[in-house]
Amino acid sequence: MMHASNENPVLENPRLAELTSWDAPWSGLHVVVAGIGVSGFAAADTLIELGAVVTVVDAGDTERNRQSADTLRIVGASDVVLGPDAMAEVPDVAGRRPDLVVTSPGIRPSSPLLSAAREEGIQIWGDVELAWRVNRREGRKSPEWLCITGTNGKTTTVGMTASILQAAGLKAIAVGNVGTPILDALRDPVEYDVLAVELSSFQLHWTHSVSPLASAVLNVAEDHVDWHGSFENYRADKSRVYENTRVACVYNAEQPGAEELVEAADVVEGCRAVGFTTQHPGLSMLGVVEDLLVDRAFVPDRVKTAAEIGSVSDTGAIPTRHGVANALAAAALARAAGVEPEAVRDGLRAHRPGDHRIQLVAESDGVRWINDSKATNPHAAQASLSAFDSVVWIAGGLSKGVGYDDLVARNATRLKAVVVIGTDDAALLDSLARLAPDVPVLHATPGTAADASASGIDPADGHAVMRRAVRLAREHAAPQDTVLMAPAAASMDQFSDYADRGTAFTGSVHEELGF
Ligand code: UMA
Repeated sequence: MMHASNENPVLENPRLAELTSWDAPWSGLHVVVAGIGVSGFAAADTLIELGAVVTVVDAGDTERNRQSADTLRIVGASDVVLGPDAMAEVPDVAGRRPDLVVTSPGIRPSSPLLSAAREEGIQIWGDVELAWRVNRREGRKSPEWLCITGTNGKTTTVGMTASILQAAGLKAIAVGNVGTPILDALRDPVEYDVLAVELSSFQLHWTHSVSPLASAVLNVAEDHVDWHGSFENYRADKSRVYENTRVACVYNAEQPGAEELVEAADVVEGCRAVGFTTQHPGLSMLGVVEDLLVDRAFVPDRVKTAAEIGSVSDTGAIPTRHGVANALAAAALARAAGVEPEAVRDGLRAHRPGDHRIQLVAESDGVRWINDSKATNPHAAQASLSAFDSVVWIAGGLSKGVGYDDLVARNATRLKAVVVIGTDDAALLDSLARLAPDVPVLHATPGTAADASASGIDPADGHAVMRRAVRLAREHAAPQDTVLMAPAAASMDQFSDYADRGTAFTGSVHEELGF
């Protein structure tokens, strides 16, 4: 297989080349950690424990960041600098230029600090690269990594993967973008056998030497164009998950171009390409036959036999095509790690999806109320919209530079009404006006000062806007309809995050229906 284009080449630095285990000579390494959020804190804390000299910088001088800064100073950080100027350049660390910058995923490669580091030839890692470098540790088990990326379904799939591994009797945990930094799992007293690692495109941008046992790209659709600069860059970063994979590269056989990403990757000799499909599986694929999930990849005679690994109803309370695809990807990763078919079935049955993901909130007067706040882009919203026939759709928020034409065109016939939330609704309204002109559009966010004053709603107050959205949705929903809150956009203009938006919806529905 060929080398994938690598926009982030590893710079020659012999000092860093030898840092491939916890027991390597980290002591005295001078490091700048950029960002003091979840991943930056774990990276700085680990590096200090390893004996590195660490300066932490973060543009946000918030109460939470100040508390984290105090903790890091107590455990031995050389310096912690907070505030807008902290990220303007690469600071010295204890009086000399750093050997390394470890960056947080939310910081863009084009930011002044990271641009300056590149210009100066200072190598940049993410917390994931650092975690891989300390994965091996004398006297402890080195967990295997099963890595998962994709535009949508990552969190569900790492959860399913961890559940399957646990059903097989392995010590396993879901880590990475899902919320728990990999470095925390590696420093946990529990010695894990396998990590189900969720990786975002941001994290993959800064990985170099990670070598998973198996890896999967679930799907690639437009998202995060603002961070990556273009869709091509975003797709290239996603495909980095396959680099150095040892046993199986898992791809979505129903997505054009997906197998090519595997073919272009530089994998370890002997690594196989394994597809997953919600249709009948071909050779070396996992798929669906009638209502059974079957494996034609990890069986002794792939031409003549297949193993039954579960059924469609094992994949979730409301089985959707995407849910089945996620379950098959999780199964493929677990099977690559040697898990038996029965454990796949048991693990899928035991898996409880998190809140805010196609979650049934209430059913009243024949109307179903569904919270899919996790749908932060059009591709994710498509997955839930397509599961229902007649929908009052609550949508809108921060669009992250992606377009809505395709989503609106594909779903115009199932839309009964659209209730728009968010403060940045121009792109969505434009698509609706052109491609679904007959669908009533209602505005939950006050668009004018007069509306704000008459309704008493502050446009930035997401909870108040959501209460109005739910009231408007109820007025337009009739028996057999589904009210679906799948915004196809990020939430930060009106909420602290998607969970806050989901909680606002659930609370408003319960209030409106008198629960
Ligand atoms: N910061 C700056 N300058 C910047 C950007 C951020 O100083 O230009 C600072 C902020 O002030 C803040 C800190 O960096 O103090 C936050 O860092 P971060 O945004 O990288 O977030 P973390 O808290 O480290 O959390 C990250 C992931 N966040 C992002 O990728 C934006 C979390 O994914 C992840 O769970 C966590 O690491 C553990 O791995 C969240 C996410 O939204 C859930 N991910 C995106 C998604 O899923 O779509 C990719």
